[in-house]
Amino acid sequence: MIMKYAAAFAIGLASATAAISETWDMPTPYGDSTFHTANIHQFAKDLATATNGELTITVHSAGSLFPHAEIKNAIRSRQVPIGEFFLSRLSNEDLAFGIDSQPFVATSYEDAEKLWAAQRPVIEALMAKEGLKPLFSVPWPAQGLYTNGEIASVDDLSGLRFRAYNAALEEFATLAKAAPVQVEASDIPQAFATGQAQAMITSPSTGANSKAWDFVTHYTQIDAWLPKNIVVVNARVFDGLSPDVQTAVMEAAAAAEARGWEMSKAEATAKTKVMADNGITIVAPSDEFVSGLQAIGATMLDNWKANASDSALSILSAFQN
Ligand code: PCA
Repeated sequence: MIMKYAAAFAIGLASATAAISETWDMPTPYGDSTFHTANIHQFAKDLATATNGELTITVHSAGSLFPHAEIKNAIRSRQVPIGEFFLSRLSNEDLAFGIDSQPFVATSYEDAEKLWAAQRPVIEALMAKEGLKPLFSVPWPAQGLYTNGEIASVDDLSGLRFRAYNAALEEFATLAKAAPVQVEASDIPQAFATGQAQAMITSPSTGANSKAWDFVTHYTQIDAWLPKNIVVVNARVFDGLSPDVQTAVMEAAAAAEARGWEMSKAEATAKTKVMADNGITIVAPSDEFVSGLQAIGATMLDNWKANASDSALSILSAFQN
């Protein structure tokens, strides 16, 4: 009996003095060759180093642990403590989440940064209501158009089966009289191979990673928006960390955000070159095409404003000031 208590007491002491180490499973939607995923692997590494192994993260990329559409709710319900997803996927919950995917609102990194500064506090407040805490957000390079043959005007998009990744792109395709079809990034090659998709708008990163030269001939640099990914942690899980580990998480997150934006900028040039090297014709849009795209963008922004919450609208006015 006495021995038993002594042993229990000794174990109690050991766990009180030694830091409890935790491992977090982290689902992400995109593959390991994606720069966002590379940045997250570095975030995990930085965190393990900063905490002396007290907090380690196991990254499960390419939707291998949860499909993209389920990642947010998996974090919310604490099936996983942390995860990444495409921010504007949440625009059906509040249009505040989708402002970065509206055409021609923010088309440069400078404007995208300004937009994120305006969007961040609103996103933090909305997510806090669901027990979620955003850690960092990184944009994809500006989005361009992938087609077979050159596109001279919006009319040329009419009738094409158009791969979409969110509601805004579906609306865009519909306004261009194309037929939208939702396809995850990792399923793009298959969607084009089977004829399910014939055109798409995405970054040079995703174009090059999906070997777009296997299924399209032209890339038109419309550069109309820079949508973001976001990394989110469950707030209760975060609050349960020791103050030191909380600080380490926030520091690693700030470093990951700064690094990710730089990676994105480098990626825009490097992956456009990869596409050119593989035989894709890179073109600037004609004036006629640009004005047609801008008209679609204007309609979309009117719709967005008409349906936006006050907090969503506050992002736009803060950004425009
Ligand atoms: N790549 C992702 C989202 C935006 C991007 O550039 C995709 O195409 O799904």
